[in-house]
Amino acid sequence: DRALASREFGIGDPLALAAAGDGQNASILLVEDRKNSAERLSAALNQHHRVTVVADPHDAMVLATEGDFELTLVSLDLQGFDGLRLCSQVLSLDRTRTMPVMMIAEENDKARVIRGLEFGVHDYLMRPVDRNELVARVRTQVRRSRFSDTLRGAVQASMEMAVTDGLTGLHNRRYLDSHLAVLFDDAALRHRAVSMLMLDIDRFKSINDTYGHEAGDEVLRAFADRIRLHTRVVDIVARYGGEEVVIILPDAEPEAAHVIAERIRERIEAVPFLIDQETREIHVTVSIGVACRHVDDKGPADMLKRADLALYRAKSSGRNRVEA
Ligand code: GH3
Ligand code: MG
Ligand code: MG
Ligand code: MG
Repeated sequence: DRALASREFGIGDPLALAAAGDGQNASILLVEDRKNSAERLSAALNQHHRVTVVADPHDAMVLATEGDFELTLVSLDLQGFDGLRLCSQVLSLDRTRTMPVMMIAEENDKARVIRGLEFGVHDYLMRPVDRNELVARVRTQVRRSRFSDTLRGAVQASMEMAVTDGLTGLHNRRYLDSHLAVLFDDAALRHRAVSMLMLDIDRFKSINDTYGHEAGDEVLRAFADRIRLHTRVVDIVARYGGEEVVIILPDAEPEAAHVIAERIRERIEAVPFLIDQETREIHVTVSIGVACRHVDDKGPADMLKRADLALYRAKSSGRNRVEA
């Protein structure tokens, strides 16, 4: 079965294949208002899946969007309703657009089948429906759809990895650089303030030297968590270097930026970090440089440079301080 699957998808990713599996046990929505047909179709499918039958197309739409179905099977000749319209609705709504849709058509209805296939219906069956063919086609669609869900998840995960720092979960420098440029230009355009804090843990090397590199990593993670706790969702918090963090504060005037910086500095100093399964307390302090956008800045690099200089002053004037 595995060999078959990898030939079909043309790739050998064991994770994706495991998720695609054998295409069984799907929850299926069957939209059919003829009692006999509904019974026959669901009897065939229920051997491998869980089928919910619905006769009313409006109920079907509600169920399709609110339920957790993996596939919708629509009879094209519903009483007083065009089954094709239902197919097209399912395929266009955000919530259901990736769900496979199949149609069941009368033999003399090839024209509508073709229209359906043209706007994205995944597959169809002609009446009288052969139960083996039904089971095989449904299974293929379920498998294909599970496979692309897995791929979509993997792509999303790798996109997140590209902008996230692995140790702390903060944004990485690449993310910071691209967003800083955008926020900077946006602030200039709207004549609004934008500020930046550059943080650097004090004497971090001695934490590593005293407790080991692992403990240092733990402190870094806890440091990141605490900063997150004391910033807003609109602020961008990024790991800038080893134990350096940059925070962009959209719309923050210099005074506000200073208050925020001082609050973070104080919150780091006031509560020691608990590491080694909370058996060890490490007191940490941080120095912070504050900079705000100037009208004559040519770009965000000018603001970054001022933040860096301010940080340097905070360090040289004794550490555990905020300087602007
Ligand atoms: P200062 O107060 O002047 O900032 O002193 P410092 O010791 O913090 O300064 P410095 O920048 O010289 O040292 C930073 C240290 O951070 C050096 C490096 O070994 C350590 N470091 C950088 N990245 C990591 C990391 O991911 N994990 C750990 N554990 N240590 C790191
Ligand atoms: Mg340093
Ligand atoms: Mg440091
Ligand atoms: Mg440093």
